Amino acid sequence: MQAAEVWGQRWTANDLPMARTYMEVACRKQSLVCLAADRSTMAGLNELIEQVGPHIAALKTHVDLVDDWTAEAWRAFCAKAQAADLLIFEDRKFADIGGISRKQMAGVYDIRSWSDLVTAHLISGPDIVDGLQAGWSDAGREGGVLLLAQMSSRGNLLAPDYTAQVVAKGKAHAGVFGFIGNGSRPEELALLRAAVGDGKLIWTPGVNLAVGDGEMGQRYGDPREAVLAGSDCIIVGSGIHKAAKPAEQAQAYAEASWQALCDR
Ligand code: 5BU
Repeated sequence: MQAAEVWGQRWTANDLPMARTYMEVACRKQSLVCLAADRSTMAGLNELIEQVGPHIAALKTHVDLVDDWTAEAWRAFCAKAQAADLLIFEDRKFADIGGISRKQMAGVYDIRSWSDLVTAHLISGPDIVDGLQAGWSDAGREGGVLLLAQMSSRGNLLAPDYTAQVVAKGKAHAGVFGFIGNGSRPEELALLRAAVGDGKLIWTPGVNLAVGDGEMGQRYGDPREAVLAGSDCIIVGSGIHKAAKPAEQAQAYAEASWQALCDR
């Protein structure tokens, strides 16, 4: 099926190349799943891509939690992700002033050279988006920023008026790919979607087929509910990487998310 047909208004209103790329990958894979690959060894990470690559559209990393990280092993891992037709998303949650964020895109991990997407808080002001974009352009690459408009964890401080300001500033910025919304609360997500409109994507962590409370204040909502409430990508971690059969679980999340998109 053509991406324009499946995504409808979201496709028409969203002309950022990276957003279109994501929507096309999701159609090829028939999956709105971003795997949160929170494993702490390179072997565990590589194994995950081999097992679930065909069922997911993007791969979310926390590059700084890998125990045996080396630049060479990471390069090979990213090449494997690209070969599996996955966008690579470093969930770094940048929060500093623009100039420092630009430098943090380089450094030991050199995030600018392999990431397609990164997360950022807008707490320090809108220049952080320019800083991150400058980081990618320093490396001759393009990428998109996902701004944290909501979070999935209980007791977080991203109150509705803060969310509204993040959305107002983010909507107007070409370097913003979209927003992080709370996948565990469809009603909050629906409000976020109403504020965002169709012009930016919303990606949602806090999603699990087993709805309820997770570890250390994490909360989970249902994948189908999240997509129907306006999520364009469900971010799933332990629901897949801690499952006895990760491939089967990834397929279940892919089917639930794709069916919900078609119904939407
Ligand atoms: P889980 O195992 O499905 O709970 O993993 C969730 C992932 O999403 C994990 O990598 C978190 O860092 C990430 N996350 C989140 O859980 N909640 C948020 O609000 C944001 C990111 Br932003």
